[in-house]
Amino acid sequence: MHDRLKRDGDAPKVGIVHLGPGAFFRAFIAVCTDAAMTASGGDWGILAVSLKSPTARDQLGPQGGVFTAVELGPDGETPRTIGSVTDVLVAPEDPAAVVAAMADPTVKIVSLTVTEKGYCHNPATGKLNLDHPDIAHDLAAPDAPRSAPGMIVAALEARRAAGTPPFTVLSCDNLPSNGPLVRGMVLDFAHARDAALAAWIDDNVSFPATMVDRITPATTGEDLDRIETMIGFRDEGPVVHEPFIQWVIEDDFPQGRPDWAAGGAQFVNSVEAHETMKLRCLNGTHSTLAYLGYLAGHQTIADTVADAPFAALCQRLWRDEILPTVPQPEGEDLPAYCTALLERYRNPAIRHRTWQIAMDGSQKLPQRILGTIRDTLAEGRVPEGLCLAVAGWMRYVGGVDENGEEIDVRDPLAKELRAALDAADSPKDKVASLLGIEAVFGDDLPRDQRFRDAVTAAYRSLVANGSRATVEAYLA
Ligand code: CS2
Repeated sequence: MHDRLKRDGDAPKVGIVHLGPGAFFRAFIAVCTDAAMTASGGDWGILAVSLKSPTARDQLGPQGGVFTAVELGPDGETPRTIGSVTDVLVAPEDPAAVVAAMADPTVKIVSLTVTEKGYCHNPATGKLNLDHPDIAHDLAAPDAPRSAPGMIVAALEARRAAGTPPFTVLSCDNLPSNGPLVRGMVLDFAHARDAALAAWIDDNVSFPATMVDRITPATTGEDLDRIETMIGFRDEGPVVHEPFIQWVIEDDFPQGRPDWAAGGAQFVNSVEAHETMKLRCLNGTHSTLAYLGYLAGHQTIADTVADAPFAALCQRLWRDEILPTVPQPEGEDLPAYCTALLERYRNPAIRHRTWQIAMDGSQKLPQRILGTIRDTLAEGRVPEGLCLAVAGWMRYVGGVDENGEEIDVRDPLAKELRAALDAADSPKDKVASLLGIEAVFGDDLPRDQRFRDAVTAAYRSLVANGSRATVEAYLA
């Protein structure tokens, strides 16, 4: 065993508090901020905050925040030592300390990678869910918040009281219009507490939207051992990621920002078209491959697209169903973007598990797949392939795979999904029952007979013939 990785020299001064210190944050914001400080300096150290578990603190704390980001390219692995993270706090252990850290005048940005469910919203409507247990808790105990909206509002309230200018709130999650979305959550929460505070936030706080893209599979025990041999130190918190990175950001940072362009970021006036492209082309097919690939017995995305019908499925979905609904983002060649996506999925060094991507489907489907389906139906066409993807999700959350083995279904709505499935017998009724979950499907899609019929037919075929044969039938 080698010595533990540790910081060499002083940590940078903190300018950013980041909520959600998982692998994606480390491979993305931490890497870009490190590049920005190396290129152009600035006090942009990142104090990372875990909203739930102590894992990230236990990994990075003893290393002074330093970790290794390993790029997995076709020609081998490139490790980089990343020093932008200064420390990790665990919010449930001391929520007041987190609010105080966010209220510190040196903090100019609060960024978030808390995943879809961390916004405590209704995925179908995009509104704050006031019945969410963490939101209900935070409204009753605003000084000891648990949720991201609760923490942001508590810290903004403290800054307003102290006469400190607000920080910029930067969502880096895969959600459409993530800036306006987090703004809505924060304002809804603030309104429920104090109208004057809400008005101050409305007038003074900036919430730039972003599009984020880098495939970052969960780090495995094997990765830890391989990286130890590679770097000659034991690192308990490394990340592995693909070479590709794309970060498109609305440039609206009244308190300043790091020189993220040095790490590859693009600054634009409007992110929306890029975000729609990425969510529908990448995440839409990722989720499709996750459900249908898992059911067909494939462990990773690379394994799934190595099976020819699944690669052909992606190409058909892009060409016939997804791209016709995607607006043209500035500077992008959409067909070339999709061709490059398939190459990224094929990268054999990236072992991105279908099970990992299948998680939290109730939170992901609306913006990845259902929006495309709505737009296509509105044009008078039925997107059969994406209806098959929805049926794949339904078959997956049923909890038993094609070999009769149990599936470990992880989803914040797992109980509702189970109850909906248990309340029905026939495939047709199971589909109808799941379509009744309004937080996922809204009230419009379940009423569309063309959509119901296509999902029901695909679901029946998945049950009777299996995933691979159903995909082949769609392609025929
Ligand atoms: C994936 C994404 O886990 C998932 O749901 O689809 O995390 C995907 O890898 C990233 O969005 C790529 O930028």
